[in-house]
Amino acid sequence: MSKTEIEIKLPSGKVYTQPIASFINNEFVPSSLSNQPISEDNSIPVYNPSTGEKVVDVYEVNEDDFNTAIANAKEAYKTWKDVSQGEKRDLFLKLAELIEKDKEIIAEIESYTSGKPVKNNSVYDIEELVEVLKYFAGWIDKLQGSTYIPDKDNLKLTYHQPLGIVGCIIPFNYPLTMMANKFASVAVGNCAIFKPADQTPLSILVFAQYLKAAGFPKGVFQVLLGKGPNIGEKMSLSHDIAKIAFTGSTAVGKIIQQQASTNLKALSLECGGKSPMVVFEDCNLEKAIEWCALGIFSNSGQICSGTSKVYVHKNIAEKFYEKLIEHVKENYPVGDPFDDKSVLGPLISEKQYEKVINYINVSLKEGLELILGGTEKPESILKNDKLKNGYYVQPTIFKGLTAKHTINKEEIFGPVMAIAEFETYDEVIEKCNDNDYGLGSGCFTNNLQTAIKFSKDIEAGIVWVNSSNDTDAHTPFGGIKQSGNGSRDNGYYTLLDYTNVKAVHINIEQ
Ligand code: TXE
Repeated sequence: MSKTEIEIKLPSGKVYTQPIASFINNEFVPSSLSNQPISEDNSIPVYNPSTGEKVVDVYEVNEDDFNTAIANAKEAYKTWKDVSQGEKRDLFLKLAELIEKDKEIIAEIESYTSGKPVKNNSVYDIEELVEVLKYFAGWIDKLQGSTYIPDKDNLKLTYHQPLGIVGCIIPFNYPLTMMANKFASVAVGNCAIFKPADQTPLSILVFAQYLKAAGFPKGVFQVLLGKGPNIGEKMSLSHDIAKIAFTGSTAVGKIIQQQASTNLKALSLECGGKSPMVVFEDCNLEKAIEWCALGIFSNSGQICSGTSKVYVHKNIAEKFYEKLIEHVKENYPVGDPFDDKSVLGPLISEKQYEKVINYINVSLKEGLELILGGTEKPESILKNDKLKNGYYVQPTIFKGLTAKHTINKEEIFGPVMAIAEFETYDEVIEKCNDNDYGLGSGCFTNNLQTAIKFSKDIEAGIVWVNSSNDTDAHTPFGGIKQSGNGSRDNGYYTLLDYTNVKAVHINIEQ
């Protein structure tokens, strides 16, 4: 019998039990074709991006396992959909409580293979996971349809019922929080099959251990490990799956949309972005600088709503550059994710590292003016034998952005900010909206009228006024244009998005 759980020693010295196989019907089971030791043919390697070293191999599933998971979900759905709302709510609360108790170690597990600094990043993600679970728990026993009495002979009702089986495809940049967002599907009575990103499957398997301990019935939440074009594609094509909830690249979002069309399944696509921030002349400059930096340098810029483009009014531009450079140098140290001082960790993989470095090189060739950072790894990293092969990129800032530059339109997904100057409101709105994407956006101003006008004129799913990348379990997250198809994560809307609104017409004529 092959091993499905191993002991892992984290860089902090803590040891924990890590499942390395898919979570099917509340058990960790290796691929049905791999009842043999793990090998290149039946596994996916998982790396530590801070050193480039392999951490572990996890088992990849095959078609038989996929079919088993579907059969389990179908069976589980027969009872889960009718489990009382009170019982579901209590399960969610129990799960939140168990995770909250162990949040420090879960944050370390998340950091180990994602490269997120534990203290300045992962801990917040786990707090958000707990918050989202509690938020959904709060709604479970309060969701209701409506009644309408049009006249003495008629009564109209609406029911919000689950869809059935939902497939959730998760990216590498927020492995647990993106999973949490899509866990809304389970809250409203669906059975969900999750596929984590190839690079970051470990923390979701640990989450599955907690879910089992909280008492969730088998088949309600399953995790299938596998590569996107393998298991992700099977999910999108399956006629047994009623909805796919995806977060990832726009390119893959388009593939999924085509595949999902084979049975017209419901879709929520949360894809890339090129989110602009506008710094108006009348803003609080210090605050604008703090938020602009945070909006692109946190999570090493691997944020779909990262505010990667900044438009600054020309009258305050020089001061903005000078203070921004000072602020970033002081507050965004790059380093080992397990060092409490680090704010930026490495990027997720060599592939992403090369992609980001290439964008920096292209921008240099196109004549953008580099005012901070660049392609070199920071000195402190190069001098450190343990970290020098990790995928670290310095916070990098360009100025002089125009419409002709490649990074004006393309998502970099790294810690790179590009700044342009503007003179008038109409000009800057036009530039912001000349964008294939429409996810985040923001403005800095002390004028309420400007802020409100901006929030109405900008083509985006999210607007931050005097902040950036503020998220909250209560507020919907998602975009328009090529950032997504208008469905949302979080907030009340996401729960409704995983239901079918059934209209019932009752004729009560005597
Ligand atoms: O994304 P992919 P990658 C953007 C960002 C980044 C780029 C590439 O610009 O540089 O995408 O990242 C699964 N059928 N974002 O390569 O490939 C895959 O296994 C079904 C923005 O990681 O889109 C993973 O689970 N599924 C984004 C998930 O899709 C498939 C977050 C995302 O992977 C599949 C991540 C297929 N054919 C990247 N191919 C955001 N919106 O935050 C892959 N997958």
